[in-house]
Amino acid sequence: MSRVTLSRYLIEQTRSNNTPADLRFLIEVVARACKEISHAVSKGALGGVLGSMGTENVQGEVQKKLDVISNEILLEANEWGGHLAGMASEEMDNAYQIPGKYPKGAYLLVFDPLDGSSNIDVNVSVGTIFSVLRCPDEYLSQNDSLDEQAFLQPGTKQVCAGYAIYGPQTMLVLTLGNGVKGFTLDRELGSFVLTHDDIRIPESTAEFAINMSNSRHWEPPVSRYVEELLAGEEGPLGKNYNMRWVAAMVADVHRILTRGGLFMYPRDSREPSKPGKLRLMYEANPMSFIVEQAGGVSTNGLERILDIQPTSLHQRVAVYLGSKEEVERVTAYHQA
Ligand code: AFP
Repeated sequence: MSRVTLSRYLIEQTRSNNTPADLRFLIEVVARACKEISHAVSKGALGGVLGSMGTENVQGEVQKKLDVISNEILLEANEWGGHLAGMASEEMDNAYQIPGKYPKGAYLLVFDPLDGSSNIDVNVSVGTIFSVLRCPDEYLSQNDSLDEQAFLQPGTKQVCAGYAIYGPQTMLVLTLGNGVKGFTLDRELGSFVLTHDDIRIPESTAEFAINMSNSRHWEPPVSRYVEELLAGEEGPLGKNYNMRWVAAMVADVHRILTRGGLFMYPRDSREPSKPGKLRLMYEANPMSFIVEQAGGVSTNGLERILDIQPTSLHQRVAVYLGSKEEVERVTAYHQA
């Protein structure tokens, strides 16, 4: 059987699903950047890329060298092609303006260049998460700098979302709003090849992911739910659950897309002004789009994440996503 590369898949999407040519080009450029990041990550100590930069990002988190390298790779790859009106990244305080010497395009690209970067130095999976939005017409101007408001669109407006995971294999997982496809990087040929044609999350699961060390800060519905999970067969849920926590959202979500499960990063009482740790625009929204397209559910405990109207680029949000039955259960506990 002939292999379906990412390029072929995207060209066929243009034919059958009216995917615009400039969106196709944008995804190919992002994929190429991910290959470069994968290469940099895989060099590790040999490439002198481990360790921290000694700087902090807008969230006050220490930047790893590979955070900064990955951010630069994505910016450089995407700024010249004429398909973007602007970019925003976890690693930059403000939106990135397309340099005046390049043409501007119709889309906005938002990304977390290297998610889970605290895992890099211990050689555990990390990844790149990205989300593509259309730039609203009123913000499209060749001359003015792009207003950050252009990015503040709910997740339902995403036209594409994806992530690359740099693990034992490098994979690109993608949705254009009609299901979820997984591509594995063939390192000899340098191309992403379709290996997971229709990724679906099972409705039921017996596996959950949460950072238990925060349990003393949780709100009552989360404590109640996790207590019930831990109670196993003798408890109200009547079955034994297993727990996994990679501490890289990309890896935890990838496991859930592969065999089901529930991922939770609740908001807690540590910093009441910040609802949770994860960021809405470049972590929760793209992952929620992918999870929903795979038949799963994603909420902040009270409402569907994709319906949230963002108010700032680096806004945080509580996240419950994965297998339908469990996400609906923990959401119901919050709503009660
Ligand atoms: P880093 O990119 O700073 O390592 O953070 C990763 C992350 O945003 C997300 O990918 C993980 O699910 C979560 O944080 C892990 O948080 P804990 O450090 O609290 O376990």
